[in-house]
Amino acid sequence: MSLTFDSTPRADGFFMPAEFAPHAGCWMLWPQRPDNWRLGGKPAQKAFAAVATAIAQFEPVTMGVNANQYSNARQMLPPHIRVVEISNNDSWMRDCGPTFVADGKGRVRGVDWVFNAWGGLYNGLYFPWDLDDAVAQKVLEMEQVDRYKAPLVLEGGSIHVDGEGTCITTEECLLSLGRNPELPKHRIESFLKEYLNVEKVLWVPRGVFHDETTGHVDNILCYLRPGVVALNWTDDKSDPQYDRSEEAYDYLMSQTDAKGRRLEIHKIRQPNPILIQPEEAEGVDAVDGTLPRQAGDRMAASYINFYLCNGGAVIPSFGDPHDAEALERLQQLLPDRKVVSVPAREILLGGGNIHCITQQQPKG
Ligand code: KQY
Repeated sequence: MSLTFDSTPRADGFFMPAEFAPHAGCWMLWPQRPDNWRLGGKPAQKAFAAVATAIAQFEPVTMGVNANQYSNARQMLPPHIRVVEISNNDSWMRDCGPTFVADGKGRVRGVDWVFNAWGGLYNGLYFPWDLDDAVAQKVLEMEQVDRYKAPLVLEGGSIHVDGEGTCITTEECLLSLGRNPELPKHRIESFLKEYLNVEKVLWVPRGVFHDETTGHVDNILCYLRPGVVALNWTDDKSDPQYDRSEEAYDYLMSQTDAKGRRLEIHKIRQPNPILIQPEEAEGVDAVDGTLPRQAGDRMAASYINFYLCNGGAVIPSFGDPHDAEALERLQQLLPDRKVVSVPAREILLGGGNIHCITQQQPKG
């Protein structure tokens, strides 16, 4: 049984644990829509299977699939990955899945946010999104985890927490007109405090250049542990990412977290600009109302969009000269984890990366 409560996690003593805290497992969704994934999703399915297999070295993985993909996904995934039917419009479990909260005494619940495909009818990425909006509730019912229904449009990729009272988000995303245009910043901040049970919200101005989510925080920075952040970086002042990363750095350096700590910030150099190739654009079925994929468009590639799992980290690689440096730096910064990289260009072509397609369920 899964109950839905009218109260909030804060009122009930539940909080969102950090991603680096122990997990019960990881949730993903299987890609297939041909207007977002080239060649009917086949290359993306291989990439998702590789990510799921890499994470499954460290913790249990469940893959949600539409009914018509069950047999294919079951056959493409190793037997130790659980495959369950969850109807969905697309495959971004970070964004439409639940945000799990815990009470620190063994109980776990889930927050079900409103999902509107990153901007609804204003600048959302596809229509309809009703199946995605129901994913969080289905995951919670399957796990028999009780639920809070939050009256806020929010995707999991727009928040990072340290599990010690701090949330980091971006103004570009959470103040965007496609999400909660009726709510002023202080009301959105109050909702974050209630539903994540944090004391302090840090508002980085913008995310990664050309990110179709309108600036999700999980592509530009993440927590490695309390007080320690990794930030997507470039030294090239002519790169449109330069100002974005610099303003994030300057802002965070001027702040303290909920515990009064100054943040330690590690810069992770981004890959060289990665552009959509003509044959990649041609493989996507263009549909009115879905964001077009055009040859020559720059993709929002960043090594920061990785997943922390029990004893490990699964990071993207792009076939870029900076791949090795990112792997080495993140391994140094995460000495207690095994850092593994998985080719992620096909995920990037769909508009996100490894963090965007995964959702951790904390250990109870
Ligand atoms: O990056 C993400 N969190 C999701 C991106 C969605 C892209 C849909 N085309």
